[in-house]
Amino acid sequence: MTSCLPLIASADSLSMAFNLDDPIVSLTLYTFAAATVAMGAGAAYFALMLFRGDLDSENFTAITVSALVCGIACVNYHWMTQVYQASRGDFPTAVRYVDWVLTTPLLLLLFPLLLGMWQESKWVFGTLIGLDLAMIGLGFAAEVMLNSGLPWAQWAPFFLLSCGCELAIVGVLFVSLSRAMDEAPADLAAGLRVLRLFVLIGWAVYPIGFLLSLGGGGDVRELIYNVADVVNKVGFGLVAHSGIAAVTSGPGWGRR
Ligand code: RET
Repeated sequence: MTSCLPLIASADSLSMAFNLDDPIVSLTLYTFAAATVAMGAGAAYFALMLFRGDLDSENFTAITVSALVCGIACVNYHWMTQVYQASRGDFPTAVRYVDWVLTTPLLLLLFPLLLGMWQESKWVFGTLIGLDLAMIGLGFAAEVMLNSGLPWAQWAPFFLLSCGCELAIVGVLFVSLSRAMDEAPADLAAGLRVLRLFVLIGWAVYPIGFLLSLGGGGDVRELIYNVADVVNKVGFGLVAHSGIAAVTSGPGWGRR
């Protein structure tokens, strides 16, 4: 198969790609395919939760968001796998950043949805989404420049600005939302604190993966992004769901 974006992966092209000499390339291809399956399984799991009939409207929306995030990623991972496989190792950077532009704002929206404070704090969440889109846009510029072999002096400012946006997102989550979390029911607050750690630690993996590509090549970066995406999408949704499950019948939560 020679087309650069085949619609269907033949068994032949799959085995050719797995036989590439570099084990990192094979492992990276494997994680692209495995992430497609994991995202599909996550989307199906969250979608099925919607049929149980035990969610109020905001929690129903929160689980819908988790299903959407995994569903969008499943489709995008399918395409990323095709690009990486058919080109035998080119990076599907554009598809990945399209995925992040769509899914990272949705992940951040889970915070107000779970806190039931969507109406009160629109500006906080506007700021979060603005910072997030800036982080992804600046990061895309840095990564395209790096992949094109431009010197560090050209991509580093974009990289650093993107890191600044990520730090600001963490700042908003840890400072502006602290009071609302303290006031939420204890089980939900515990879940939200774990979700915040996903953003603090789980999201920090991405710039580290970016920097590791300087020494280890872009395939290592793609491998790290793939694993981090599954954890940050499916894992994030599972924690959000367990926070909801813990409080749906708890005192005080029914009013939201
Ligand atoms: C880049 C490179 C430039 C510096 C920074 C980055 C951060 C990316 C992040 C991505 C998060 C993705 C998620 C996906 C969904 O699951 C663009 C890699 C800071 C934080 C959470």
